[in-house]
Order: sequence, then structure tokens, then C-alpha cells
Amino acid sequence: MKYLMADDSEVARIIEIEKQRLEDTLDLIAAENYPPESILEAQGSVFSIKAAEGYPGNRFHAGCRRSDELETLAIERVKALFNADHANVQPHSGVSANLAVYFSVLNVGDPVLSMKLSHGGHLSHGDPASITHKCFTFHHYSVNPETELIDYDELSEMASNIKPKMIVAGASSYSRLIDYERIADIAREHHAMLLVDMAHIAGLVAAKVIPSPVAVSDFVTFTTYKTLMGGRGGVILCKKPYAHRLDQAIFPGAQGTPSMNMLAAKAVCFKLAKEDRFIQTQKGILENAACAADALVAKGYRLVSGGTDNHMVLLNLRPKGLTGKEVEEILESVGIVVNRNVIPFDLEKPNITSGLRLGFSAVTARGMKPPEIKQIVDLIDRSIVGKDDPDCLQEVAEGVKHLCKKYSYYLSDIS
Ligand code: DSN
Repeated sequence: MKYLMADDSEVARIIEIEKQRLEDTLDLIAAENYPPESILEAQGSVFSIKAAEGYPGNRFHAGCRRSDELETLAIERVKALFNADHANVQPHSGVSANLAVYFSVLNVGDPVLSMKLSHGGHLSHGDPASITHKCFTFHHYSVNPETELIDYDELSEMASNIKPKMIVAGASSYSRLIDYERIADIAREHHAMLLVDMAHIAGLVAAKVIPSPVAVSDFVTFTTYKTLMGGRGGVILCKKPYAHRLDQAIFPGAQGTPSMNMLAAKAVCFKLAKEDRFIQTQKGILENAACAADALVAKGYRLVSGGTDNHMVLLNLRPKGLTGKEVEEILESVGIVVNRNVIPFDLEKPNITSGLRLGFSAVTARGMKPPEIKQIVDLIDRSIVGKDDPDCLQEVAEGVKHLCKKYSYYLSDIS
């Protein structure tokens, strides 16, 4: 960072401290991951300069030959990775990707059926706090109160009553596999289109360690920075007949010039996701999350739905008499970074919550395996049990530091 240091030592210093924070803490945020340095290099490349409105072969700026080459490469790679008919790699984020899908095929006010945010869905699936709620008439399906699994019967009945134009599947805090075939059948029966938002699990799907929704969906959106380890950005896959409308919805509909530097990173990400190292990492994420779930249950914690099939575990802290906010703060004080999360039928406000979402992508990327995951669960439990004992919290913080030092990721390579 020699140039940054010379031009703006204040920002350079903040970046350095952030790098150190990433090294010194255990990142259990399910929406985060540590991309390889090659991704960061591509993101910081000269492609951040290029204005390239439009698509390969049809741009509104000159000088786009290499941009065309790059975007075509990213498109072909992602289509091959997920076996998709068509891909748009320009969305700046998952929310932009979802907005573009809605606006490509829906009219304002059209009925849409999606999973309720507090039951695992996402803000951009029509939550009242999101602009999507203002544009379309969203109805929400839930999880079964007993099993805490998606209630497919309720979903089917709601589809019969509502006659949605689109059904949205996919979640940001649902730790179980989703039965895409069943939802696709319901969508077909009611002449609704199916959008699957696989933002959280795209890496697991790419590595084929969990089932893919691509074959049975009209649209699939995802972000590249979670399990996929590719840095910031969104992607949309769709079936051929929607391709033109979808591309128009991104540009000129919802975005201007694409971030070509981010497209470069996406292209790298799609290449790396084919490699055995990536596939082994994704297998490791599943193994680590399952190990954490078992270890937490063994220590008396209540998990939403009782376990996990993906990279995350959702804790219900109500039986412990604690809130998500409280535990998030305790854990951050010892260097364990998590996020509080609403859980199904939560009685607490969204900024307090009764839940805690733990994700195992970043610690797996650092090379940690079940023995270390058991240590992490032990550190979490000791922090919670000893939350009022400064000596205990100090000991836990030392344990976190020790583990982090052993599994350094960026420190030695980025300068
Ligand atoms: N969708 C948000 C989350 O799951 O935390 C951020 O990507």
C-alpha cells in the first residue's frame, strides 16, 4: 500500500487496522468470507477505471475491447459452473440482482410469494422495510412452528389463494436444504415464475456439495462474496426466454456502467470455484457447521430446526434467557464476530433478537477443521457462561488470539 500510504496515510492506517482485525478475530458472520488475494488484486485493478455501459459487443463507450473479453469470460465461466442458459454478471449486489429480476418480468403491484424475513428470508424478498415491498404485493410463507422447517403445505395453499406471478425461494437465515423441486411444482401448477435467491449457499452449490436450484428455476440470483469466496457483487442466471428482458432490466433499467474491476474478480472466482481446493473447502464448511451444531447441542444450546445442512447454525437464545444483541456484544469483546438474528416467532425487536447466526465459511477458509471448531464452540460457551467474570473473558480472549495466530490468512501476503 505504498501509494496509499503516501497520498492518504489516514485511510491506509484504517485499512491496515482492519486487516489486523480480520487476522485477530474469528469471523463467524455467515454472509462473510475471506477471498483469496487474487480476487482482491483483480478488484483493485485498472479495470476500476473503465466506463462500459451496455454489454459485450454493444457498449456506449469506446475502448471496451478488453472489457468485452473480460465480461464474456466471466459469463461463460459462470454458465459452465452452474450449468445455466444465460447469465448477467453486472449486478452490483444481491439486492440489485433481485430488483432486476422483479422488474424484468413483473408489473408494479403484482402478487409475489416469498419466505418471511424472520423465518429465514431476506429484506429484498418483500420485507416491509425494503423498497421491494412498496413495488409489489408480497405475501409471505413461514416455517412450521414445531419443526421450524419450511411449511410446504402452507406455501402450496397460499399459492392457490394468492395466484402469485412469482414465487421466491432462498434465504439468509435458514440452515436447512430447500426442496426446490417441490416449490417448482407449486409454481408450475399456479403458472408462477420461480426465483431462487441462493446468495448464501452459492459456493456449496458450485462445489456440488448440496443440490442446485438452477435446473428447476426461471431465475437464480446470488452474491459472490459469501460461501463463494469471490469478493463483492451479484449475479443473475436465467432461462433463455427471459435473457433479453433481464439484461435490459439491469442496463439501462437499474444500473449504469458495470464495475469492470468487480467483474474481473467474479471471473477469477468462477475459475477458482472449479478447482479441487475450492471443492474441498466447501466440503469442509459443511463438516465444520455440522460439527458446531453437534457441539452446541451437546452443551445444551437450542438450535432453530435442531441442526444444519449448510454453512450456518441459528441459535435460539430464549431458553438461556439471553438476547442476540447481548451475546453478540459479549462475543465481540473476546474477538468472536457474529451477528444477532431474528428467529421464527421471535418476540424481540429486530435490533435485539432472540437469535444468533453463526457461519463457518471464513474459519474454514483459514484452514480450521472440526478440532478447532470444537474449540470455538467451547470459547463461545465459556464467554456466555462467564459473561460477568472478567478473568474468564480475558482467558477466552487469549484462546481466540492463539487460534487466530495459528490460522493466519492475509497478514504475511498483503503489503
Ligand atoms: N444478506 C445479508 C446477510 O445475510 O447478512 C448480507 O449479505
